[in-house]
Amino acid sequence: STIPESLKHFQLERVLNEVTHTIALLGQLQMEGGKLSSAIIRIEKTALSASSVLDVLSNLKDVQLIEHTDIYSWLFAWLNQSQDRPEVKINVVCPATEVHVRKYSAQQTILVRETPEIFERIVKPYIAAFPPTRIQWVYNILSGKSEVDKILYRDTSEDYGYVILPDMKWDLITVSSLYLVAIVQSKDIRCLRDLRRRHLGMLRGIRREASRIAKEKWGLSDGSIRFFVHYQPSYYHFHVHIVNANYIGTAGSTVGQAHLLDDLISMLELDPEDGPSIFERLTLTYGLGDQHGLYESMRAAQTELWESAS
Ligand code: M7G
Repeated sequence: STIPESLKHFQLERVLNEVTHTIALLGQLQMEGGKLSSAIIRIEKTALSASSVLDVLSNLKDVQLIEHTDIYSWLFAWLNQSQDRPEVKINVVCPATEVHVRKYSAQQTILVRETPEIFERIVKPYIAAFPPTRIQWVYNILSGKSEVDKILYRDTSEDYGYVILPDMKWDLITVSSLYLVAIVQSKDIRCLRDLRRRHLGMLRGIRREASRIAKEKWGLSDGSIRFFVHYQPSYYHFHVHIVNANYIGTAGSTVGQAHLLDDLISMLELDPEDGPSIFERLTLTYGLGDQHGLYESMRAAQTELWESAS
């Protein structure tokens, strides 16, 4: 790939977002053939691990005292260049679409309520209109075209198979920020609203196999993993986020957007054998950023909700 080389000549257009440890930039990257392409670059400082932190302290390039008082001191430090761990992790989206630019931009969030009626009228058509190219990366993983050597587990059941692999958010090393993703084979489950009793075996399987892998590979015992599902997700092909229970740094774990897999399983277990599922009856409340494709229509629907309630 030419991405690593082209990064050195990145042309910045604007900063999309800046939060602790992470910055998202929009600009131009030169791709194969010299063509300039719109690109998003997200740079994140990697986590420190307990095993490397002593090395870090003994190899600091420079240290400067900022202030001290009583028993407290705070300092700036420069890490030694020749560390075995990378200091930043870079994610590149190129060519970046308008949807990506919106997703990576700083946003004002409002909370909205999605009744089953609003789901049918607004959200379902929105999901159906999403071009399949948006989840090409999912199909590439499922069909064995990409990230082949990263797959940790594959369940090959015909209807309810799935794969488990490292999430692109993870640096593949730091266990304290472990981040895996389970992606189901079926194209029929677009989101949490599509879950039914018949999916219970698959959901329990994801929980069981990911726990086993986390134990075998990284020594994480039962209860050390948080499984959750996003609503709204960025990608409408059902997947489960699998993260270290002690890692609570990401916006993705915000209340409202993240639903514990355990809770979803429990709700399905309480579902009647027939009749509409709990996920066809629930009203779901979640935050939507003002750059989200659903923002305007959902905000309008809220006003209707309030008016009809008064
Ligand atoms: P989501 O809840 O749909 O959206 O989760 P979010 O990105 O707003 O959380 C999709 C998950 O898939 C995220 O955790 C992404 O980091 C991850 N992901 C996205 N892409 C494009 C890839 C990819 O190509 N490979 C892998 N391994 N993970 C990805």
